[in-house]
Amino acid sequence: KPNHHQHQSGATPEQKPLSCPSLSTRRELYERDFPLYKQPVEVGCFSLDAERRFFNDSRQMRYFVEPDRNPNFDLRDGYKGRYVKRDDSVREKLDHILRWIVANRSKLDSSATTASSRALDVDFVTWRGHLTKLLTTPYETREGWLLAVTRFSGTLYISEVETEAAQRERDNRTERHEEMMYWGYKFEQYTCADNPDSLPDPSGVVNTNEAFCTVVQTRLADHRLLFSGEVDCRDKDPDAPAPPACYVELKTSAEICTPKQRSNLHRFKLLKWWAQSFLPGVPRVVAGFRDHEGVVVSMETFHISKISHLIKNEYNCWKPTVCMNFCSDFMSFVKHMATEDNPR
Ligand code: 0WD
Ligand code: CA
Repeated sequence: KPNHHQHQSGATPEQKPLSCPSLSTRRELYERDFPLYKQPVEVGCFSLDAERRFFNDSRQMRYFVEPDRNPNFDLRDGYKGRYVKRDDSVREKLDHILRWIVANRSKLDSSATTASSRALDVDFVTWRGHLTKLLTTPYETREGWLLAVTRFSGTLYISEVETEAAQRERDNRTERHEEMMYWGYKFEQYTCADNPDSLPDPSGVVNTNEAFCTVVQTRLADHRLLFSGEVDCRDKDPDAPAPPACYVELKTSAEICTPKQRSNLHRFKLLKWWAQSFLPGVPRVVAGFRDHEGVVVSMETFHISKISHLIKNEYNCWKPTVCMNFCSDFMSFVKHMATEDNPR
């Protein structure tokens, strides 16, 4: 994307140096049949505790408790005094995923892989969040990104590098923005319980170091993928389908008062919500709509499989096939570019 200091993939042909291969981000080039995307399979999970320590288990799993249709959650409660914020200047890169791989090598090796072969049976290892950014690239006009890639034993590892613009934004957040970032986590606390048979505890501390992450394997066209993503909670019914089908993604968004606001939700927010949950096979997003004072006034469930129908009535809207085809072509591009097997 056009990030003038660091990246030039959006360059037009006349600006492009002859020796620099590029991949266009123009939407029209990706409007073809939906590529093969295999049903994502959960191959494991891990947890990060209140001190951001890694555990090779599901101890941080939470259980969704359906709130009222018209709740009155005060998302500002606890911002001053019951909030432990993760240090977002710490660069974790792929470390937690790599810890999971090292602890679970045996689960990943196919029958064809002998003990002597150290190669992983996948083409790409990355965070789900990085793939979300790839999927939305043809429609993203504001934020650029920078991804680093290294090839090691035939597998390509993709990890994000913060752009100068993103770092500037992080350094210059307003107090209002800082507080609004808390609202999403507070909403999780109002709707999630620690056990299948307990209730949420909004009087507790919100600690954003804590996370439960799923690790899934899938295939996009001819690219075998292994990625991890943070999961907010699961259906508490013990008879619910197996992961990832029982998972629920939670979101907060500004209250919708006009048709124009509804249209904007469809055109911009649902793109990000769809991409993020479609990738790991999470079937539904539960949204809490809040007013300007941070009070959740209504709730709505969005089924990922129905989002493409919802947006069909919008003029000049995003298309799932463009997102997936761009991602697939990007991965082919990376395979052709990062040819030297050298982890450094
Ligand atoms: O090093 C990096 N650049 C990043 C590391 C960027 C993004 C995430 N991470 C790591 C963290 O270890 C985090 O636990 O990945 C984990 C989450 O990964 P993901 O699922 O691939 O990320 P994404 O889909 O962007 O975000 C999922 C949730 C967010 O929920 P909402 O509803 O806001 O999309 O993870 C949280 C947030 O709750 N989150 C993060 N947590 C820790 N560090 C981060 C982050 N940088 N970004 C989002
Ligand atoms: Ca969420």
